[in-house]
Amino acid sequence: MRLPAVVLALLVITVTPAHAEPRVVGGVVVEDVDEAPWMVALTTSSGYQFCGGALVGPDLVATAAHCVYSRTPSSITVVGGRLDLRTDGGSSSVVTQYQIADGYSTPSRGKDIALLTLARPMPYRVLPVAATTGVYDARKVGVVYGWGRQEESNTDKSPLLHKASIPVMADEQCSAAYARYDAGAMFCAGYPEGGVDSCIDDSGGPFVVDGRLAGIVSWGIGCARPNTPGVYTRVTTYLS
Ligand code: 4AZ
Repeated sequence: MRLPAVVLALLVITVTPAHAEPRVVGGVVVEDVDEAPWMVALTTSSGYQFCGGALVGPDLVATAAHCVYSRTPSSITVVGGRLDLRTDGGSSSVVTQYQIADGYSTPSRGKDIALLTLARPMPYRVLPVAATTGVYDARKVGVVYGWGRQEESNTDKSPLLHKASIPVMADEQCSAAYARYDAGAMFCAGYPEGGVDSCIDDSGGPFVVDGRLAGIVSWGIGCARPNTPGVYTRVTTYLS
C-alpha cells in the first residue's frame, strides 16, 4: 500500500517521543554564531575539546572548576567565534591564570565555578551574569550549549555546537533525585521524563535564562534519564 507523504509524516510525528532526537542530548545545532557569540570551547593544545565556557568579559571566561583544576593555565586553549570545531574560524587564546571558587573539591559538593583570564581579549559580545535569583524559579526555561555527547553511552561527539531548552526544576524535585543536592550552590534542570540534558564534555558550558548566565554545567547521574536532572552551578551565589 502507498500512503501519501503527509500521512507518513503524521505517522512519524506520532510515534516519535517528544524529546527523542539524539543531540547536547535532545537539542539542535546552533546555526549562527550571533545566537551565542559568547560561547567558547576549552581545548588542549592539540585541539581536543573537553569543556565549554562563556565569555563574561573580553578576556574573562566563566566555566566549571572541575574543568580546569587538574590542568595548568597555559595548557588550556580557549576558542571563541567557532561553531564547527573542525574549522579554524574565530579566535583562540591560551589562559594566563585562573581563579577557582574557595573551597571547591568535587562538583557534587558545589562551588563548581572558575574564572579564566585570557592572554588575548576576544572580540565577541559577552554574556551578562544573572543578577537576581528569579532565574531559578521552577519552570523558567534556560538554554544550555555544548559540544558534548548526544547520548549518554555514545562516545562519538559532534564537532558542531548544540543547544537545548530545558526547564529549571523545583528544589524539592531535585533533592528527591540527589541526596547531595545543595540549593544554595546548585540548581537542577530537566524534564521528569528525561530526554533533554547536558552530558559528558558539556561541562563548564552556560545555562542561559533571559539572556543571562544563570548556570554552569556541573554534574548529574548519566544524561537525560527520567527523574534524573542535570545539576548546574548556581552562578548568582558566586558571581555578581
Ligand atoms: C559530565 O560528566 C556530565 N547530565 C555533565 C553533565 C551531566 C552529567 C555529567 C548532566 O561532564
